[in-house]
Amino acid sequence: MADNMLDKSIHLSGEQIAQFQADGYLILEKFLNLELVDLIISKLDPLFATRFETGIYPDEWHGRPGLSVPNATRQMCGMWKCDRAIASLSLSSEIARLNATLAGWSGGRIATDSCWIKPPGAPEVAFHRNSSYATCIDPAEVMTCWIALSDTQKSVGTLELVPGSHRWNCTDKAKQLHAPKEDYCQPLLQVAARMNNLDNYKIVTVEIPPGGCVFLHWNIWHGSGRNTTLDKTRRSFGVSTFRSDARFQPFGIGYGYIFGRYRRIDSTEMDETFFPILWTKDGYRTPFLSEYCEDALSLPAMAVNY
Ligand SMILES: O=C(O)CCC(=O)C(=O)O
Repeated sequence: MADNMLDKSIHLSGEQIAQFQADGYLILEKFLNLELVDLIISKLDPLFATRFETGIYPDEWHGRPGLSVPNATRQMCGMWKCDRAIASLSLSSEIARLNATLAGWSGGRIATDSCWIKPPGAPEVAFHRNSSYATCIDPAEVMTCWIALSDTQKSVGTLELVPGSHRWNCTDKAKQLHAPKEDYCQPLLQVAARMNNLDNYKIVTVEIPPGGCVFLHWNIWHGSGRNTTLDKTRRSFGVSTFRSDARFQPFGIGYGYIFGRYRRIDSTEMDETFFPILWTKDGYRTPFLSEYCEDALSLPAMAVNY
């Protein structure tokens, strides 16, 4: 890692790391500055209009203007391949370092990035755990840095999570995430009931200003409510990180339709083309990144905590 980067790194205190380990999440009220927030927002509409700066399509999207119901949540994954300004955030070494440090890993590689745009009236996102979308990865550990791009009150359908639920000894399966037919808390309630834990947990609403972020453990239960406002759109951007030494499970083991399409036929190795390594303790970063995009968080102006 370059010296100037070290000078600007966010320091996570022992107390913050312990809080993350106990609760399964950690909030930084100030993370990105508003200039970078605005830059990222300005890239989202063109992507949903199928205008991809690199010419490469995203891995997945949900909610297409003109095709989906107007209040559908718009979600897109794998945007770093489509647009290099987006990539400058998603592939930043700093987010990978923070994700890896909280998780106790010695390095991190991109899993995916994801935007969540909830227009007025947008429905709920069902409670789930991110690990259940990555069981084809060994280990199925995926840290997420969820960044608010707009105000995030309960009324706009902000993120909700259950503190400490990353330590629950439970299993779950990926189900319908968007606009579930059942109550969006149902998967959570079912698991809590199975564990005789219905009275022992609370749901916390993440209300942070634009530019703030919350780091999520892969096993924490989270979802989001309906946007009940008439005129406010809620936007957020997630950057998810695998361990730098993660591998695919052998064929036939685990679930993960987004990640699985990039698996090699002859090996469980994860290809750095699709899962570049962004940060390691000993300074390795996948070489093609320096040609591909800037690192938005190595620019002094961009992150407010530097
Ligand atoms: O922003 C949301 O509504 C859901 C986010 C989420 O599920 C995630 O980032 O894993």
